[in-house]
Amino acid sequence: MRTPVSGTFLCLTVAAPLLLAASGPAWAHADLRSAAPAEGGTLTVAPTEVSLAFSESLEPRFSSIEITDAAGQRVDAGNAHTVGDAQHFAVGLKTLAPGTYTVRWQATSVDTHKTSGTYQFTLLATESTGITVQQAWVRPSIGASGTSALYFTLVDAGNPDRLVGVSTPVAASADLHESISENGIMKMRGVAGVAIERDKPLRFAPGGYHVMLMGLKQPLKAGETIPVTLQFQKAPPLAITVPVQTAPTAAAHGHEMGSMGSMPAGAKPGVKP
Ligand SMILES: [Cu+2]
Repeated sequence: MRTPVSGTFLCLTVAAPLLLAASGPAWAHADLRSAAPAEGGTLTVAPTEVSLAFSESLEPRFSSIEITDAAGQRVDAGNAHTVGDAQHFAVGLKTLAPGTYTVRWQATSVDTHKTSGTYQFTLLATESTGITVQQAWVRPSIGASGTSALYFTLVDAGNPDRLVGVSTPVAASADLHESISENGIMKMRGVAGVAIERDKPLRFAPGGYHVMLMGLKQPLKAGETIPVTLQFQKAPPLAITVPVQTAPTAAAHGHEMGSMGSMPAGAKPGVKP
């Protein structure tokens, strides 16, 4: 191993600047034991600092941490500091956007030995599209009908998107349906997708859009919940837990529309669209 200075008994003030000027690997003394965020880690919540734990105490004047984004811009707060026993070295972070970040650290131990390293972590985009689900509910199934209907309201605080599908492990199929009035008769038909506009709540409610659950693998009883996943054209899938209940929680939408006598073939009595 190449040594940039002769001997290892120079005093700290002389040795440290020389060591910092040296390139290539140095003696391995202050080994990185752990890091938060971890090396190669994927996060869903933006970290507020990067904290490194070393095998021995550091001399902070001759140690550094730099965090850069994919464009090479510094995203650390520039306040790298040792913590407690000085075996921990940390730096604050600016508000991070989703992306991959590079951590470059140089650690000079109190006996002047220098180590350095680089690693990356990734902050995942979560709900960055701003779509939220409100007031989801699913009707109890009646008898052995094997069908039910699912309702919810989607609120989009981000970019326009499109609901393109729904799935749940409790039913063989979950299809987007729309109830329409034709000559005063309520009918329902399948729809391939429904546009979601910013700040314009999209309501799935009795008498309008709904999700038709067919081929239930178990009866749905009031008081239970079922897992449901919503699929969008752009946003990542959204997993929700939906309570089984006989009416919407915050109701106040008046009487239900629809006529049981006018359901098309395929729909079974006991399930109001
Ligand atoms: Cu339907």
